[in-house]
Amino acid sequence: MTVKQYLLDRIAKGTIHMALIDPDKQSAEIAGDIAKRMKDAGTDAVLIGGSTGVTKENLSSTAKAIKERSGLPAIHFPGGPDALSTDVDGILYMCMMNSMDLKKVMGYQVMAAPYLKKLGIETISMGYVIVEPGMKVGEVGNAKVVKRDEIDLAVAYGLAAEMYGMSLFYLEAGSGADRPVPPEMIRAVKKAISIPLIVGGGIRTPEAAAAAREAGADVIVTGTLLERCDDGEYLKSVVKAAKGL
Ligand code: 1GP
Repeated sequence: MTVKQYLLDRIAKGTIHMALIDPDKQSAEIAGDIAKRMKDAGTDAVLIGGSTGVTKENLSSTAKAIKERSGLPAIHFPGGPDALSTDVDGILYMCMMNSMDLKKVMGYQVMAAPYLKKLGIETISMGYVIVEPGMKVGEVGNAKVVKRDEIDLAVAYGLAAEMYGMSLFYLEAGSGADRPVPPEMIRAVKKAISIPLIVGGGIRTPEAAAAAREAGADVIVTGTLLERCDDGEYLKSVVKAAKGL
């Protein structure tokens, strides 16, 4: 089964959770431990990515460790075209729709396409939009961030992603954000589009995860929490709230 089908099948049953692991932040061995802990907490898949410091080596070793230890799909969440690995199960082939840098919108994707084809890596197309505060990914991506009250603009991006035929749409407040994407924005985008909606950035509590799910997120991503917390019960409470269990 493709990774895309795996995700769609799970999303059809309700909101899912994905754990984001930055391969530059710990050894592959520790990344494997985190993935195992998250698998036990109920996570559905692992994203591997970071805005800086991702290399073919740390990407490959981290993907292998995640798969070995947790059995979960390891999906590359790329920050650029530099590092690719056949050890991942698939890659989010994304367009940073509100970047002012044409390379982030389309250039890197064109550069990477022949390599992805040759390597046989599954690509899952995704529209990616940075919402205030945007954090490092907003800066590095030179994004014109969508303000928290620009709900119609967020909806327009979501519709454009769907009209382009993208498989997924991601609203990103930025890793470590002090405020997640507002529930009213999630609600409006969800109402307007029929492709799965991913929400991430600043979700660190069961309350925030539940608010995103209740507003209509199909996929909830948490990253920073996993680096800061090794309390399996707390992690489980966040994943359960994300999935509405
Ligand atoms: C980043 O949305 C994700 O792409 C995760 O954000 O690190 O704040 O959980 P956090």
